[in-house]
Amino acid sequence: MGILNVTPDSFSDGGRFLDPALAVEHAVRLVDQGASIIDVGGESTRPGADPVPAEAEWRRVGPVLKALGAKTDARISVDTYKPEIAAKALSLGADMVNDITGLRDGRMIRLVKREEAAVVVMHMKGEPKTMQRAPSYRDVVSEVSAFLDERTRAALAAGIARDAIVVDPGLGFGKRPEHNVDILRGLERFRTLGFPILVGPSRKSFSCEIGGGLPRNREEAGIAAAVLAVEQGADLVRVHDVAATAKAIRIAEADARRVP
Ligand code: HH2
Repeated sequence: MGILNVTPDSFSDGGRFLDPALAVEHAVRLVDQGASIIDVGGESTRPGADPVPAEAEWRRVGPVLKALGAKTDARISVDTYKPEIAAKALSLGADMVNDITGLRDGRMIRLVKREEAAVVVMHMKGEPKTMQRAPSYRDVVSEVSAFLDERTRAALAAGIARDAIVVDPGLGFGKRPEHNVDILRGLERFRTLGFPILVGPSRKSFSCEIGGGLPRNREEAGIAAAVLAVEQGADLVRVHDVAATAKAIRIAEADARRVP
C-alpha cells in the first residue's frame, strides 16, 4: 500500500502533494514501483495533530480521487474516519476505507456494509492530539488484539463480509517505542483474529530503535521494519518508500527460500 498524503502537515511528506496533478503523478509512480493499493489521506494524524473539518479534507482529497480512477488500475483506499468523506470517496470509485478509529462510528460500519467496500480496522489508543502522552499497556499485543477482535466482531455482526476486512495494530498510535517493537515482534499473534494484517511502520521514529538502534535514518529504519513485519506475517505494508521497500522485501524473501 503506497501512501499519498494530500495534506500541508503530514509528518514526512506534508505539503508535497497538495497540487492534485502532482498527487496523481505520485500515485502513478507508486503503482509503477510496486504498490497494489494507493491510500489517499487528507488529514494528518501524526501525534499532536488537530482534526481537520470535513469540508477542508474533501477539498484536498476530492480532486485527487476524481482524477485517480482514470489513471490507474490499482485499488484506491481513502484514509479517513469521517463517514461523509468515505461516502463521497466510495461514490467516486474508491474500493477501501482505511479507518484509524477502527469503525468506532456506527455510521461508518453501515456505510461500509451498504457499499460493500473493503475496510482497514486499525487500533488507536486515544486520539492523535493527545495519544502520545504516556500511553501504557499491561500487555500491548493482547490489548490491541482484544480491541481488533471486538471491532471486527461488530463489523461482522453488522453484515460486513469477512473477506472485506483487514486489521492493523496501529503502529505509533498511542504507543511508546517499546510497544511498537513488541507489536512487530509479536505480529504472528494477530493471525488468530483470522484477517489479513496491515502494518504502517513507514518513516515512524520508533523504527530507528529496531536492531538496537542500528538504522540511522527514518527511511531505512522504516524499510527494515517493513521487512521484519512481512517476515512476521504481515500481508500488507503501508509505506512511503515503495520502490526500496518492495526491493528489500524481495531480497529478504529470496534469502528465506535459500536457507535450508
Ligand atoms: N499511519 C498513518 C496514517 N494512517 N493508517 C493505517 N491503517 N496504519 C497506519 O499505521 C497509519 C495509517 C500515519 O502516517 P502518515 O500518513 O505518513 O502521516 P500523517 O498522519 O502525518 O499524514
